[in-house]
Amino acid sequence: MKSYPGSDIRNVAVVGHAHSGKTTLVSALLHAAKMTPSLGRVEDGSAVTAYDEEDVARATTMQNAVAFAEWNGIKLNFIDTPGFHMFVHEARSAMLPAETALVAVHAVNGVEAMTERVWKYAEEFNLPRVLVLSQMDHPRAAESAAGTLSTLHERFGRQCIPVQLPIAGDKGFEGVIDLVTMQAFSYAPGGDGHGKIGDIPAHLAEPAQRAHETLVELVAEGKDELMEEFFREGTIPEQHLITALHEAIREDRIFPVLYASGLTNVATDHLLDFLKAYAPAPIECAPVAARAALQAVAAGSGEASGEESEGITRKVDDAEPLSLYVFKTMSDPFAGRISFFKVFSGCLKNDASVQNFTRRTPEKFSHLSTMQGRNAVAVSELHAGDLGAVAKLKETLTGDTLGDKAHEIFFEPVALPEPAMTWAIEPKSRADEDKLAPAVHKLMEEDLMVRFFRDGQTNEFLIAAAGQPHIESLVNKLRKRYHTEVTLKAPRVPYRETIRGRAEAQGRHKKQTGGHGQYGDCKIKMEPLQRGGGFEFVNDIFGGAIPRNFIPAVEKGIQESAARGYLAGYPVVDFKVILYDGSYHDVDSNELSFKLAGRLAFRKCMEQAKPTLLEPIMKVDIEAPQEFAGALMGDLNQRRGRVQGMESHGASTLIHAEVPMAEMLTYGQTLTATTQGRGSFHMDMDHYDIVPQPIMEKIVANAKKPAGEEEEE
Ligand SMILES: Nc1nc2c(ncn2[C@@H]2O[C@H](COP(=O)(O)OP(=O)(O)OP(=O)(O)O)[C@@H](O)[C@H]2O)c(=O)[nH]1
Ligand SMILES: [Mg+2]
Repeated sequence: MKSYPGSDIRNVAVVGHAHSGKTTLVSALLHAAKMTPSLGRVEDGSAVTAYDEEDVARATTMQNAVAFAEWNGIKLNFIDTPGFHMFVHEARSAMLPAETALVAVHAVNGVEAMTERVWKYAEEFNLPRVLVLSQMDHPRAAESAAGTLSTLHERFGRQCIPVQLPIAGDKGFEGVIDLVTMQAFSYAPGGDGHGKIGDIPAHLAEPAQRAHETLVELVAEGKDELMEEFFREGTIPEQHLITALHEAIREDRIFPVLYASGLTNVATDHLLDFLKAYAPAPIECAPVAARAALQAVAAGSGEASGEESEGITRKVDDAEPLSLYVFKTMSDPFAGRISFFKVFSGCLKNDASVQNFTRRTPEKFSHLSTMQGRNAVAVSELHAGDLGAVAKLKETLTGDTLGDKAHEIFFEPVALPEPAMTWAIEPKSRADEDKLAPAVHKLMEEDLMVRFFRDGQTNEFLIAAAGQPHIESLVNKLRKRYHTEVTLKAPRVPYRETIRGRAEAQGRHKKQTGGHGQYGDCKIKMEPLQRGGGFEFVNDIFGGAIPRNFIPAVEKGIQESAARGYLAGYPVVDFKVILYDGSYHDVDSNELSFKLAGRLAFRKCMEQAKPTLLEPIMKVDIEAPQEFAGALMGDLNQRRGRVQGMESHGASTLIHAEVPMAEMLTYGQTLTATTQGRGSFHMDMDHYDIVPQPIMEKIVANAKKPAGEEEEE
């Protein structure tokens, strides 16, 4: 395939609320550009960007997918992103390699929670936004569109301005009027997305003229020479208007609003034209910010000097040194690892050797390609600004920067949220156990949010991800792709134990067996420390009651016993031990004896020191439409949650609360059910707090008593 210079490329992140029609729209755009023989559907996996087996099964996008359209001499790269709240962080990751955010807003549902979220992301990345009111074929679209438009004004400002007017005919949504050129484009719904140019229907002539003037005025605003021209001539010549609108979009002074239907493929070729004419090309954008680690001057050391790195920028230009950023990794059981990247500067040739700066290793770029969904299309080179892909890099992962070895540079990787939910994952058989870790690591390559580890206490395998659907999709992939069967269990809450009172005890270990006996004896005091204080050990022995070399053994015995817990098998924390006395035997004392003595003293102290359980408390932020606030607060109450504050943002409410982790294990499901999928939440571990007595009693009763503790003296 032909390679396109940076002036002839548009990188568009397609973002919006779940089910607003993004994947269908991308499919329609590709079909309109004749990239596909028919209009692909999300439901049967024939939409180009809906190839992942789990995405198809759930009819929702769970991770970014890339496709391109060659259209009238340019290449449009689309990144189709998830709108479901649990995966919407992917949309944020898609903004780094894009120069335009195409925000799909369901014409009938209007602005929804994730519309606002992706808008914030676009603001954060300074991305020009093009709004498209989607699913215009809906029977109520025509009447709802006006309301949706005014919500857009309310939420995102009056810069959201229509550059089209929709045309409704006998068959519903049939076309659009271009308010710049004042031409009408009409379509056969269900066709190939190609419009016929014609005159503006008589009944729309006047509204179109008014909308045109509103647009012209807004474009001219703040531009003196345009204003003067506008007042002098009463209008602005078309070419001036096009240039000025392009500039206004690039500078976020105008967020144009268009109309389309993906499902019936109406007004899609015009959307492609619009993006070609008005979306910024990569080379037009401000230079990208990056960091350059200062290299050590010493020749041949090859090491970074460790000095503070300095902020620099790179122009999106073929003449600059090569640099590229990996924004996605796909782990294909057959093709292996495929890395998706954006060439930020320089020109990347097939078979190039490229340095991975993040991992300090060279990589070979063989079979350079550009992705059409899951299929790679070979290219011989990629110019600055283009998106491409390559298979079988050895070490490269998402977030890495690579480039010309002589010009080290780092682009800041897009940060991901912490996983919100952890589950225990149990292999079904011995064979599954062997396959589990390598398979999960493959999945982790394509999804950096996933964590996989072993619980230090229970030895269980744990997997952490964004929420239940996320974990379930991972389990399905393990089965289908890697033939690894597992079962999921609710994870153990990492409780801790602590003391609330002081205690004092003696631990004496004495055994007489045949030859050498064993003898160790210690006296300790125990007292609580502040939350987070951990463990403190004070040696207060005077006069050699215990020889110095045995004191660490006492400490070790206490620590080992504390790690195994006293009440319910959870580690004891936040306490201080003072070793103040003891005795020893010249022949029979050894390290083991003092360890056992320490252990005995600790357990005796625990009996008296009012032991109790601590539980992790999560800081939870919940966002949902206002009408659900009452129900959500009631539910939080039932979960022993403490609401810390509430804010309202337009039609949505943000609730901040602190809730015990034990009560949040299945919160995702409840939230989805309560808010009809319109709420989202995020939580982070905040602190440990004492478990209320009745709950503690239950946990203790359920816990197996730790085995192997000697009670004898
Ligand atoms: N009537 C109509 N239905 C549409 C249109 N576009 C999408 N749909 C339907 O709406 C549902 C969601 O469409 P998708 O294209 O998957 O929406 P999405 O925005 O990609 O959704 P997520 O990936 O979950 O964020 C599907 O059932 C589509 O068939 C449209 O233009 N008209
Ligand atoms: Mg989708």
